[in-house]
Amino acid sequence: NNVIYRQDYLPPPFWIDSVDLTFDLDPAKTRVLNKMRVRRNPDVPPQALRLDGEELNLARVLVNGQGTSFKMEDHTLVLENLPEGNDPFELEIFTTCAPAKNTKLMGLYVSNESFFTQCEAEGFRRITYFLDRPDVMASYTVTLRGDKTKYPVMLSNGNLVEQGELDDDRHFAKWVDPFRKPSYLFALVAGQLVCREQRIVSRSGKEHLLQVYVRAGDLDKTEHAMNSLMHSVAWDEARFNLPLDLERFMIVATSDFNMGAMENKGLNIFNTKYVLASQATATDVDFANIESVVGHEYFHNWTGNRVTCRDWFQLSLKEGLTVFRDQEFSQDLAGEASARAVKRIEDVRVLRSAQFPEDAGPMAHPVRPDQYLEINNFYTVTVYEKGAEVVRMQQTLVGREGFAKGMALYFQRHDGHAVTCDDFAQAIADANPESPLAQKLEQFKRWYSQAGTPRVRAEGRFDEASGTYTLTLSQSCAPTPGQATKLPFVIPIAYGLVAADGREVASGMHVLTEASETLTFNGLQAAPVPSLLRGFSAPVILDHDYTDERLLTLLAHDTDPFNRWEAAQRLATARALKAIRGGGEVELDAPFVEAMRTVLRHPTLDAAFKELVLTLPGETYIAEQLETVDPQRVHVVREAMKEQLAQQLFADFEQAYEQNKDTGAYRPDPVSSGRRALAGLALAHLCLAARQSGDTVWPGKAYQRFKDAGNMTDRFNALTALVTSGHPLAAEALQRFHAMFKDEALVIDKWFALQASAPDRGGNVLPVVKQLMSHPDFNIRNPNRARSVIFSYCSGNPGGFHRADAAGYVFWSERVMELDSMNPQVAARLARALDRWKKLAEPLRTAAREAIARVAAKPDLSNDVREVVTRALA
Ligand code: B3K
Ligand code: ZN
Repeated sequence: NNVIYRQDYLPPPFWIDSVDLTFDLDPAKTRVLNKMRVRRNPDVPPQALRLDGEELNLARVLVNGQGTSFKMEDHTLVLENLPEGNDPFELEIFTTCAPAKNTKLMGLYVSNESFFTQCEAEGFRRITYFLDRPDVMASYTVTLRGDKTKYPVMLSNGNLVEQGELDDDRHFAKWVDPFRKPSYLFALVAGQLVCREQRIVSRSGKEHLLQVYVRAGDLDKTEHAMNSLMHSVAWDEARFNLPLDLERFMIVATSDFNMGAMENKGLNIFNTKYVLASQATATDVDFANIESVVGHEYFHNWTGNRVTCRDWFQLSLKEGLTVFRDQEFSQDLAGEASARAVKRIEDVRVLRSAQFPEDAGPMAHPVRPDQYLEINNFYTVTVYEKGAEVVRMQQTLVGREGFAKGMALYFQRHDGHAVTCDDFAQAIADANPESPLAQKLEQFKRWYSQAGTPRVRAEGRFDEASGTYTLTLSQSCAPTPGQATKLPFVIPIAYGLVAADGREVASGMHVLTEASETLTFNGLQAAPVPSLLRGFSAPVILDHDYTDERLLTLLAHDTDPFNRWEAAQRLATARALKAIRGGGEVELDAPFVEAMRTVLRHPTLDAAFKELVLTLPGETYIAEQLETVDPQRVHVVREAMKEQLAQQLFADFEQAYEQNKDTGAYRPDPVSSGRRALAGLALAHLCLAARQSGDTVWPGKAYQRFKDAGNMTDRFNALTALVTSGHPLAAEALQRFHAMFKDEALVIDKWFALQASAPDRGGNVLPVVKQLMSHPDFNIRNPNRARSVIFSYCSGNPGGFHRADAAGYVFWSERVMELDSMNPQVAARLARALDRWKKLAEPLRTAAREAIARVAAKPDLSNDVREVVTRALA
């Protein structure tokens, strides 16, 4: 069944030192001439050269200029009669491919009449025959030839060394990449593009040219991406001493892209969603995402490109580390401690609502997986976000300076090489020999090898007579597929002890390594409230029998903003769970409501922080806390909680709205973004309250704001308030919104997504989704559009999707199969919407299993979808 195992890694039998590629660009039939200098790997017994290829038409193979015998084994080109000895030889391969027919968007494809490539993980083999694995690093020279009018811009990695005219209105451009790279970092772009340029001088005094390429009408939306890129360059130099190593660094945006962006050396290719922004078309969240994705791809230049992965099992070596770096970048740019904390809370929210479920479900895998059928299925929240937490814990264990030293050692040892996660942790530990990381390195590395979210149970006991508080911390981790038992992890636990009056009586960091350990604190007057796992110091679930009273103490007084927020989340979660486990009735108690009021009215807390506290835990997060889930009941309970808060805090939301509704000239900075977020949350609650009371004032105000807003954040928040409160004005506003932005694809995506993720009322969303799919603007082949409708419904709208009549699941299975025939990667992502089916209450559980089985039974399923559904059914 073609499963690949980490244990089976073998070094490549050949090295490819250089690649000289010539492309004759034609959408229907692009000709690719690939001249390589190849030599045998002297460390490996002599054997045939087996080159990967996919959907290629092979025209010719020459070795040192002479024809040679070859055979095809499935997709592999096998060359057995190669020169003996270790001298390099020239291998020339001539193929053609059909970019216009490439609906998988892997390899060379056409979007809006322009050419783009995506090679990670295994797309280069769709361009030419190659040793398409990351440990084969070569020097690339690329000549692009194509029509002058259709493809005035022709780009590839590195530096432009030559360009000129050809006959038949064609021209050429020749690019040389000064750095060796694995094939997955190859890129080319050709089309009618325009660019924003910026010359910068780096700290060392070197000049660089930065460029952001987009379609002609989009130039006015590139300023923020360019600023983000300049900030990224400066940050990596300042924080890690890592300079830009290229004279020219390019970003190109395309509207047809399977994921967010790609870090090809010197030529990053981005989904337009993470490049284009203007205050009229993009929200604060979009601006923040652009900053972090531009940063992320730029930071890959060192963590991923200069030092790359030996094999794809090591993916987190570059992804976990680079996510950690982009998180730190955004925090550092946010500046103040409170803004950093907001970013941390947002990151943890993603981890807990997406990665924790993954780690508890059928696709659970270690940060460094042991096996895969399709590597594209392992670009996951585990490899990325949990991987980032594993890097963050290393920084926590060696300190910020020690971590920078460790990074320096990592580059000193491994620059220009393809290495493993072990090599990374070893470098961080070796640079900090006295640290707990170095002392417990082998045990720490279980974070890379053991899947599943550890639970830490904390039990406190106060002895009044002696004034002693003992805190017992015990860890455990449930089995995951293929891993029945787990050994203890190294868990850094940042803590504080807070007295009932709010004073902090102790604080520190405990590194938990045993299954159970007890900490003792002496000289206390009264039982303290433990504030544990401050700043979310480890990716674990913390179980502690907090009383409401203690949580209220933490919410009011904890010096750690993360745990302050966490206390509110625990209070809200407990209420949601109680209602869900009971009859579904919600009756919010006064102490809880008063605590929320206090936060909302607080004179000094940031608006951004208030918005996070007042936002109830998400439906998927709540669902994870239950044994058996009826997602509709979760939805109804959470909505009821929102409505009660809306009614009981009506005046407070009014005040918050009035105080934060005007943020002056638009700037997407954390302070004004936070104020807009709080105003948006308040407006949504005011419209929700109006829904019960029949009040028309607030929906009217929302409609007015929707019409008059000076930026997309305020406009979209107002529209959202009308849609989510189900007000009749919503229909009119939606229509108007579409007319206003009909030519802005990214805004139309929002329009689709808002409707597909709207709160379900009596099963009304699925019919809307089906209607949206026959809207003239809908196109399932465009991944952004497919995500905005289908994913927003199946993954982003549990209350609407998990219907008792199973119609949501039928819809899901049809879409998975439909997408699989054109774009397996996108289909496999959608397939994961039912990962947690085993937790569903009957009759949903049976219906979900049947839907998955229907997909699994389809003949010719891609490896991508097959892997997801067979694991789900296992
Ligand atoms: N490295 C790419 C992801 C490639 C995904 C291939 N299926 C983007 C990133 O993580 O920066
Ligand atoms: Zn990445």
